[in-house]
Amino acid sequence: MTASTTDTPTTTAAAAELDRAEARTAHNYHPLPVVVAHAEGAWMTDVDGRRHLDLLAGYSALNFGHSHPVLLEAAHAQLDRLTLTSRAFVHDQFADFTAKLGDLCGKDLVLPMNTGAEAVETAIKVIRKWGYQVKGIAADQAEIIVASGNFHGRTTTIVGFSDDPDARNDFGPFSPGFVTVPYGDLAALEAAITPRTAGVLIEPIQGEGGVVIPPPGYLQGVREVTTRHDVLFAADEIQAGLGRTGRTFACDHEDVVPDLYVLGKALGGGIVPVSAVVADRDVLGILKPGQHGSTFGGNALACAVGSAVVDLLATGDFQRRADDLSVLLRERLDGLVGRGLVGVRVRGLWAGVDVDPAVGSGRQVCEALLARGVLAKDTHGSTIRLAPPLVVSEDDLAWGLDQLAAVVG
Ligand code: IF1
Repeated sequence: MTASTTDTPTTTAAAAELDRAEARTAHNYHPLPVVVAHAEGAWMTDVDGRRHLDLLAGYSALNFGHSHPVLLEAAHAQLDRLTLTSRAFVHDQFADFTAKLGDLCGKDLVLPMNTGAEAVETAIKVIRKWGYQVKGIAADQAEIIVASGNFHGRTTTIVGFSDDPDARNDFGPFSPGFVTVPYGDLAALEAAITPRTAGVLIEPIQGEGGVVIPPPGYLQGVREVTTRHDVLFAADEIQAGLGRTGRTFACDHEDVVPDLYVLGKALGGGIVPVSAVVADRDVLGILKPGQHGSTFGGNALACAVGSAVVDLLATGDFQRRADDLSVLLRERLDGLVGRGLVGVRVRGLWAGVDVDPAVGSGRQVCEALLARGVLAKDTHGSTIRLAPPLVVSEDDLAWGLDQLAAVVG
């Protein structure tokens, strides 16, 4: 591929729409020059009628594909009945959702929120309150250990413990009480534990870091160390969870059960924002009425869709599908190492691909893929994350990887 940058869409319809969007939007994103009009399964169709294979899946919010019929039906049925009561009142979708999600996680209690960042903030508050009221940490002294290269959301608390300058610069002052250790380094994590440590918050696989898979045994080590030191283990499965890696949760690859599951993205089926913290009563039971909440958290529409999502996951079909198709993904990507790629990491239907910088930046590769009808997103530098909807067909996945081979080769 000749390293080139193209930001211009190829037709007037798209150009006009992009110009209008650009004119009235804060520029906190630099989207590819494509304007999507509708989508189904693993394919999106733009305003000019061109089809694109989706290899981002909404950063794993679309694990079940676009317009999944079961999820759409659940949303339509609920839309016509009831959408929101606030948590001041209970609605008839609530108990089903919390029971099903709690059972999926093997935990007692669910605290439903909306976005992933809200679920992460909820986990931080619960861990701190548990640290004070159960572990006996002195007031306002609780520490939470986080990993370098993390991405847990965009609130000022969360970016305060990010080491990505773009995510955190000029957003201070930040919340204290976070200790950063190298991701994957168990000895460093244990060495960072003090009597003030209330919890450890990590992604079981780092998404934005470029699908960074920790060394084998790391998650088991985190589980053992946190248990031994009476520290809560919170797994941010917002991007890695819910089928993406070929298991219900990424922690399942090491048979590890965290104290808190932090969930989001695909929990809403790509239809509504649904997130949750799921834990046993000895953790989530720390919260009393009035101590936490949100207007839309656990709303009727969210619970109806969330219940349908949990039903889809309960069969294990999507997890098996991601596991099966992972063989093709890994084989094809491994075959490109030394032929345009310099690094590949694969777990289920999720891959971090390091493009040879001589070929171009991640952005340039994604622009070249766009020209070939494939939509993907770079993370940092020359790394691209590939995450098709788990409904992608084997032939379509192979075709998409053919386009990548042509672009980088
Ligand atoms: C953006 C990144 C991915 C997440 C994990 C919590 C959240 C996310 C592991 C917060 C969200 C999104 C946010 C979106 C792009 C995307 C992203 F590039 F930002 F870093 F996927 F890697 N934990 N990730 O991945 O969930 O509040 O967004 O619902 O901010 O650009 P959210």
